[in-house]
Amino acid sequence: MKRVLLLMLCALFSFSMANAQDAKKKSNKETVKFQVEGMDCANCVKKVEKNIAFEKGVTDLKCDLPTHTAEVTYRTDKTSEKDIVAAFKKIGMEAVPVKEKAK
Ligand SMILES: [Cu+2]
Repeated sequence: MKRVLLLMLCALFSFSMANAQDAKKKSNKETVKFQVEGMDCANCVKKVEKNIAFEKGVTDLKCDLPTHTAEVTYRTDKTSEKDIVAAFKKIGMEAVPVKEKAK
């Protein structure tokens, strides 16, 4: 009887482990391109890279100076487009999401 219980516990444990891994894979990442008002020189890009890249939930950041845009990849379970816009605002820049598909 004890053995059966142990086996059941084992099965339950591995099942919940598999579930946890599934949840990790599902952690949705999203990439949003922002038009960044006020990012006009290499120093500004550095400022963005130093601040936005370390915002909670941000996993990737690509700044493009000539087009004044920043591509931000973030985890949707940790942050949101709104939070990132707020983070840009904190460093004195206005970020507007660019919806390329809409055009
Ligand atoms: Cu600048």
